Amino acid sequence: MNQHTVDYQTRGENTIMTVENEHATLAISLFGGHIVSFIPKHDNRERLWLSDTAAFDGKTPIRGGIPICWPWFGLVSAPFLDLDKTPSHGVVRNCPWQLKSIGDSENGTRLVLTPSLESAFTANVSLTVELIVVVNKQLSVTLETTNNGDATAYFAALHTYFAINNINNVELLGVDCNYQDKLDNDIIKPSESPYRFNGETDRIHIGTTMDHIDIRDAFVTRVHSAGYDSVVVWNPWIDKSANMADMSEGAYESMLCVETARTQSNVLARDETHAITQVIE
Ligand code: TA6
Repeated sequence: MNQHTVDYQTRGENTIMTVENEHATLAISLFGGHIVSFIPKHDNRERLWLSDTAAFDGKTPIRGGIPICWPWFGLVSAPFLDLDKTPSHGVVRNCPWQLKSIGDSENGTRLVLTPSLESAFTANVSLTVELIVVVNKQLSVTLETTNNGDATAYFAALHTYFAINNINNVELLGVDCNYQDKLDNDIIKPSESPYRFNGETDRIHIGTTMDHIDIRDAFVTRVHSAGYDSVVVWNPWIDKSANMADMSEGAYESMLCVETARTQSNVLARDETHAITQVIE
């Protein structure tokens, strides 16, 4: 059976855990529960983009990889408005996580990680969350939320930064739902075909029919999603990148975010569990 190895390295203030098996190598920062690299061995191509100026200071979300946005997406919203910590995209990409379990099966190497929510939340939040990662020829990432209290809404995103050859040559295939244009007063617009990029793009495609999406340029990266109600597509382009401390000049050309998300209201009843999953081929 497939056997894995684990190695821990320090990068800045962050501990990076590297897991390798016969199929692939994965690197994950325990700060943020943040996957920063996934390289399948059959082609040795890095699937994830990581900024060369990303912060590894143990307090700033890492620019690149797969940031975990939870329990809200974007700016804080109800029912979390009364929280004393309201960073963009929630609290768990800003807190320490722990490895809860790791093991091998015929499906690959399965890791389960949990965040130290006490460092992030005030006591009145009844939600808990786990990250379940399966490393095989493909990477499966699942964010599982459980409500331990009265009915409450939550929001989430696997905010994945994909490595691409050049944004000017990219075409997205399979993103067929209308989108909310975050750059144009949230106006709902029809998706485009061909879906190409020629400027800052920040779109929430609302729908559940995008079973798989192909990011096509010099190579094709296939992305499967489950449990989502929307897929977010984002590239900051030139001007926005210029104002980001952790995006070097021109870096926008080699990345594209395609995010499996819950951005619409999603109420969990007491003891209910819900999961979103992104699979990267
Ligand atoms: O997912 C797209 C988005 O919400 C954009 O509006 C932009 O803010 C991006 O996320 C990055 O957010 P961050 O807080 O990581 O800088």
